[in-house]
Amino acid sequence: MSQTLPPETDAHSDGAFDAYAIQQKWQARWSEADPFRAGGAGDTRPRKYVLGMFPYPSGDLHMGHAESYAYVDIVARFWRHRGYNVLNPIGWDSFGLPAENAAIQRGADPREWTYANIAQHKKSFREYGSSYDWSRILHTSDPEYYRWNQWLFQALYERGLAYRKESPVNWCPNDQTVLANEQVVDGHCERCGAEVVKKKLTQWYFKITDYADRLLDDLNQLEGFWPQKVIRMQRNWIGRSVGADIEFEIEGRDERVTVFSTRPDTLHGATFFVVAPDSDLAAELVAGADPDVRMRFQDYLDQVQKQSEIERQSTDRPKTGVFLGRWAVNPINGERLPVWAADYVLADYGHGAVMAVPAHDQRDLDFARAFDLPVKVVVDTTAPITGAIPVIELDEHGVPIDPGADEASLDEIDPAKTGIALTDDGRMINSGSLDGLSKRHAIARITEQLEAAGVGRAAKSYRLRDWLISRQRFWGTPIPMIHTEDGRIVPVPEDQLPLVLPDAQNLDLAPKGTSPLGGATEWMQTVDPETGEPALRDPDTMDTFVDSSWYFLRFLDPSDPERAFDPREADKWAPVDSYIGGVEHAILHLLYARFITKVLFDMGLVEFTEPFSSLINQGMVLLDGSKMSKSKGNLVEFEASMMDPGADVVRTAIAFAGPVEDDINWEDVSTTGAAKFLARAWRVAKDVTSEPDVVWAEGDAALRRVTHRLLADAPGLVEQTKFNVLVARLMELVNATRKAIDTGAGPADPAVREAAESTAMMLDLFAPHTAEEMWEILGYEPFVGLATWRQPDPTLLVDESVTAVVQIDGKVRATLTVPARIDAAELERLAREDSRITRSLGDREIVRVIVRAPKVVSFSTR
Ligand code: ANZ
Repeated sequence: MSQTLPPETDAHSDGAFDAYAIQQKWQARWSEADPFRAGGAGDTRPRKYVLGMFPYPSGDLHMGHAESYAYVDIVARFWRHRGYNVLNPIGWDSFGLPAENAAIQRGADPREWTYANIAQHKKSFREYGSSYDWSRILHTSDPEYYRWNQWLFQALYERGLAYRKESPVNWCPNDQTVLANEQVVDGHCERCGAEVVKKKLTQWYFKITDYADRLLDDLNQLEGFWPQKVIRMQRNWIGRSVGADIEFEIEGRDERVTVFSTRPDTLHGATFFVVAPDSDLAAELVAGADPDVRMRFQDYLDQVQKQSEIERQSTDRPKTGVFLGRWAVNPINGERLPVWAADYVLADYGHGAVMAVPAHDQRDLDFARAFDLPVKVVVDTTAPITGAIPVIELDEHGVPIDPGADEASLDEIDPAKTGIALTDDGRMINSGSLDGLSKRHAIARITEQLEAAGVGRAAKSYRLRDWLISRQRFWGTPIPMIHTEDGRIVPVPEDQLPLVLPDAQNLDLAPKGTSPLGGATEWMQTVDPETGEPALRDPDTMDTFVDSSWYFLRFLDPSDPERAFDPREADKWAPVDSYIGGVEHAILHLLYARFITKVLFDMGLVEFTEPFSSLINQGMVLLDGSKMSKSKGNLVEFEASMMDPGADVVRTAIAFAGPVEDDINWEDVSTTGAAKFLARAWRVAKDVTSEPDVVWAEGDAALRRVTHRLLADAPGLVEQTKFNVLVARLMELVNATRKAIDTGAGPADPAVREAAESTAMMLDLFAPHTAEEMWEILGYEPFVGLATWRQPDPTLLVDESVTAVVQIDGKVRATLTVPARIDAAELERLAREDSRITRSLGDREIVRVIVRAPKVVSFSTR
């Protein structure tokens, strides 16, 4: 950024508003003075931490960023104006596949490519006028940052929260890497769209499932502060089911097999038993079976393994399966249940096996009907249950309608005949001591019975899986572990951290299923810290979601060489007060950050359990109905738009385009409208002829009222993220001021100055360069961005009164004095209740009412 200021003449001497010249002038001043640094230890103002989700440096910024970071800046600037010490930092999520893939395609070093993009981003953010604290920049791909990822990994390892296991994982055949469940969208790789397959591999996991209950329960704290949709998505993702674990004996097997059921009350209705074909249990059970069964099972397994997860879970597919020739024993009544393998049971949910109750579970019923297995009803869903108050309906003669009259008998709704499982509540039948109980009581009773017999217990099951964090890629944080010759896995000693990535130059980065780091022969060699014997490093790198799970804490001092963050600083600033970003992170990033925060809490390093006190999700920016992207060729270039129409215009037009959470169609974004508005605001400031020390109270009362009403309403509008409404109100204020200058009180009136100054302060949220320029023209030292908003004068907020006329059939029958801002319903009510009107109306019937608030109410009668 050049330090020489453009000549003053460019900005405003020729009378035309030159957005670009103003922009350059103020950016130079900001670069020089760095006015938006957060206050340090001596700053006694209350604090606010405002944060935008940090960007990937995978190309230049685009209009989606323009939207998100405009909102971030609105919120940050707002709190500064309200007298807060605001922390608003920026950093880069600079490890990861996009950078690496692009680097492979261009044969460039991912490091060079990444940092060149970051430099471009920085320039763009400066050009956008974002009010960052530029002293706190971080890049996750710097060893100074990822050293603390390695610390975090080892801390989790010490607490038993990082572990290695072999299991079927999601494998992207295109990117040649494993993916977390969260990165598989409808069976496809979130990044490249390739269909994901299952592969058995040994990988590192973080034990997020240990925190499932807290992650779920703490969502209650966020109600009202996070978008409802995100809370719902997180709840579903964690997916807690409550029920019981029940142990079944399998004839000829020593160990019992456990199943999870949400309906243990239906245990007497179990008629067969199903295991997931791709589970270890299925393989074991079939091992001793006769060759014919083994062959049929193997064929079936081959078929199943070709299917994607979605195919397996879709309910409208014909049911398939193989009888394994084995028998399970119902622990409650000793009944023998045939054991089947069927693909509708998943290996990695619950225990990978189910007791099948076809009368009361639709999937089981479909299966039973396909293979002619018995169906036994154990819940009479036609029987009323206690607690439900019967609603007695009366017929037209006032006679109670027999509640049972149109209800089917149990025989008529027999699932074996209708094909419809009975899933409603009812009374237990055919269930021994449970008979007569409702579902809730039966669940409690059977759980007790199972516990007493030592064959079951109350249990919960979650959809959430442990977080698979190892990646077979180069551009990430090396996993700080050592594999010794005798098979131990030990942490890299602390004094050897950071474990820095080797040079990419001599490495083959192309995906091939194993980590490229494995090819860095020298780098891989190390010694066993205990014995001094040769040992190998771990060749995998961490999922970049580890990097972003705690980065908001690193901003508190990104150069701290001693620790990841200082708990005392965390105490002062964190959690983040306003977190702003796209809803695409509703699950992945936010869930991981919530998890790591809870771990840090348990380690005694932070005193809060949720990282982001409030969350704002912006919609997407669309062009021709779809998301802007390079590949679609529907990009509005960010860089070019900073020149023309300029940063302030883009920011204001975006803020004005609609509610924050809605998608924005670029076709509907009026940059010309925004440009005209900014020019109008700037001209108002230029026309003011009074001096800064005029006495406000002497100004034009009507204009003062408009100004003060907006000063009073603006904070609420910002806090409710109604940015578009605030821009509209600022437009009104500018218009009212213009009118006062041209045809009212005139340019010297104190109210005109007051309106112009207030406009500059509030406009700073949207168009900071224009606002600074106005502030200077109005005779003040920079920076308006640091000025405190004027308090509204309460005496000016009292509603003005106007006279409304009330007509009956075209004749004025009364006049009312009403508040100028009265709404139509209230005005009509006052008119109807007025005694002059009720008298004139007599018993005439009103057939039509026209209300034009606040001036007219007109009744037509018959
Ligand atoms: C018997 C039963 C009877 C069930 C009944 C339901 C209704 P949610 O609610 O999604 O947690 N189940 C358990 N493990 C499974 C697996 N690995 N693959 C497929 N299905 C599995 O579902 C829990 C229910 O899904 C469990 O309760 C079990 O069927 C089935 F009238 O047990 B239930």
